[in-house]
Amino acid sequence: MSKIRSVRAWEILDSRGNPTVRAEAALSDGSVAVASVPSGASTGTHEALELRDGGKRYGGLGVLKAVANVNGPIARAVKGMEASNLRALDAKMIKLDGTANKSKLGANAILAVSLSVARAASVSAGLPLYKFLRKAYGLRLTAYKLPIPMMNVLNGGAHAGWTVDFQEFMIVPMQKTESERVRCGAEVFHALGKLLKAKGFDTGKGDEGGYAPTLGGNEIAMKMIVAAIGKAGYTPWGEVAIALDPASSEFYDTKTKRYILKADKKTLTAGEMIGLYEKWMQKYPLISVEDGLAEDDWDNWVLMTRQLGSRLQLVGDDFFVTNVARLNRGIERGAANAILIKLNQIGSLTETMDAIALARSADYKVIISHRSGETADTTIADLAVAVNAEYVKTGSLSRSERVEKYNRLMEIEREVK
Ligand code: 2PG
Ligand code: MG
Repeated sequence: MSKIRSVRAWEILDSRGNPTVRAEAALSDGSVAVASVPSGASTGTHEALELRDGGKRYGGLGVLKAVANVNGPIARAVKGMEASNLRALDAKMIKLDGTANKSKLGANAILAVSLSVARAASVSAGLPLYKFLRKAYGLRLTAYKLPIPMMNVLNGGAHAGWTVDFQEFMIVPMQKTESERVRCGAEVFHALGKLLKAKGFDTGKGDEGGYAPTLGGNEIAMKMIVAAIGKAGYTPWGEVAIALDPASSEFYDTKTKRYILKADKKTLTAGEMIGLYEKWMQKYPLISVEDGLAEDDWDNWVLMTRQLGSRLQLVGDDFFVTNVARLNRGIERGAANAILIKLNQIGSLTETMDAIALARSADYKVIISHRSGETADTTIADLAVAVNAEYVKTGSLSRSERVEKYNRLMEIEREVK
């Protein structure tokens, strides 16, 4: 039993060079750990509040207010609490904040403490984080199942200056082990790079480390990826599938209720978007579509799930924002069949665990995800293993802040084998 002796935070930079919060928790037995909070670009309207300073510093993106909230009120409130009781810790911070979206203290402040204490408590317990989390939240799981990666090899939308409209084109390697899946992903990634180069496309990279060529159409990306899978010596469908995150709230026009695809010079209704996914499912090894419709387009989400849900994984990201209230509504209405889990959308580890538990109880698939602005923190890899998530989504096979999560997963695989 170890108590929280101190928590403190400071400002660091994320992978886009924007400020974010890093916190350190120190326990009475000398255990110390740090954790860092990521940050999104295509954020959902219903996410918990990321507290930013405004003003001149860092173009308004400074996080000194969030840092001060950790060092002041949060530090005072959590000092002396039992570190391994993560549920009590998060409840205390949520109460201290007192708002529905953590707008008083900031989700970035609360999450930094939530994660740093969890990490310190795992050190104190002498357990790797994935084992500790399973124990701390009383998860009744026996074996460890490594998540299948969804690797974002082609970036578009808000992550790549709108070279194509769809934000993420991901490959999903289906090999038996994590290390084989990572190898396959890397080989396909490099094959794609060579192919793009050979066709005269730009091979610069987007925010999540995938290529960001100006292709002149969204479907060309699908064709290039299928070609790259073959070029790397793998079979599309059997060995490597494709997942998409159009992040469609970003190109949805709420006034006309239309989806504007600039790269295709087309404007589609929700029904036509659903039709597009259905067509692509037949033509390409497409198994999963995230935020295929906009975050508040509820009726059409229900329609899409009725039409495609038995054949296609439909993932709610901006749609659910890791929020049990929104997920509950989705379950009741029959919208989506999978949830993207992002710790900072809701702002604490405990609420994230609750969203995962609810998803499980309704047979929704679980995908643990990074943000487009990341740090070297690899907590999500451990979280994915702790809960036996079906999938993990953590970017491309380049850029350390992405690759370190895959490296951590391979390390865990060696431990649990
Ligand atoms: C998403 C994420 C992560 P962002 O939309 O799924 O890939 O992007 O962090 O910008 O919201
Ligand atoms: Mg998304």
